[in-house]
Amino acid sequence: MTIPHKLIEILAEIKHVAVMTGAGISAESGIQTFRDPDGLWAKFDPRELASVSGFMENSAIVWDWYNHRRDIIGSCSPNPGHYAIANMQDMFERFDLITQNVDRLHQLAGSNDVMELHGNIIENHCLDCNRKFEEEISPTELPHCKYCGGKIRPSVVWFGELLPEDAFRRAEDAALNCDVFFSIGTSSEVYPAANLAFLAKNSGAIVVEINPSTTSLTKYADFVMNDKSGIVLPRIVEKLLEYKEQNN
Ligand code: BV8
Ligand code: ZN
Repeated sequence: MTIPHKLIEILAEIKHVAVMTGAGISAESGIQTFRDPDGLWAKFDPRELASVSGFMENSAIVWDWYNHRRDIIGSCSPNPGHYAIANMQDMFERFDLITQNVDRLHQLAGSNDVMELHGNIIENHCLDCNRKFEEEISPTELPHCKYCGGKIRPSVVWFGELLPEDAFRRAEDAALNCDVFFSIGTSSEVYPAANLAFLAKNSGAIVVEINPSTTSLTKYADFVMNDKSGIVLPRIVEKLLEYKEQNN
């Protein structure tokens, strides 16, 4: 995969980069994506498992699903794509990292101030009073809130739920003001997150897509690299550092 020289020249000149990632960036860490043929949604109906109504109807099944995913995520590590993004955060005057992922691998790789649009799979809270639930989740007993008796749920954003206001507002600001917007490892199908790349494009940013497949964003992107993020991102960082060395 060659990195377009024009992209490196642009990245060396501009001040503000925004990156949005999806499940694809964690694929090389061993975490299944949602919509790839072998993905999570291929086995489960998202409406059944990733929604409040699904949780209310099938709390035990939903908890099994999240405990299963927690076990997998717990044994996974960041891959070169996560580390490359962590390196990028110090290479620009302003760098914003937005993620749809709930696995916190960006933070493990050293990225700071990550805007988590869909929450995280590590924490839990009460469905009724919203209080955080700090205790261990029993694999057999459905957890309930000791303050109000409400059902405890994973702190991810389900379908039909609003995104965390602060994270989404900051992500919109990043998309509106950045010079270059990277869309990495996302099918660009889930809204309002998928809207951010179009917001950036319409605000005059250069849009870069890194994804082995084409998506609804592909035809609008200025640069498209149809390869794995774990291969492309370290190359971009390497080429940019070389270019800066030769031209400073
Ligand atoms: C809301 C839970 C508003 C956490 C998730 C009709 C039209 C438009 C919108 C809607 C509609 N009907 C309903 C909606 C809204 C809905 C939505 O967008 N639905 C879609 C499916 C049509 N959105 C919502 O409900 C959102 N809330 O809108 O609220 C509202 C208004 C008023 C009142 C109340 C509410 C909430 C959305 C969040 C849902 N939660 N998950 C969890 O369990 O994890 S969504 C789920 O999809 C994940 O969070 C994930 O992050 C997200 C996006 O998926 P991707 O990350 O893109 O992953 P995917 O598998 O799809 O793609 C992976 C890509 O990686 C692929 O392209 C693949 O090619 C690529 N790849 C693979 N390997 C690699 C790679 N790329 C690079 N390198 C590799 N190695
Ligand atoms: Zn409660």
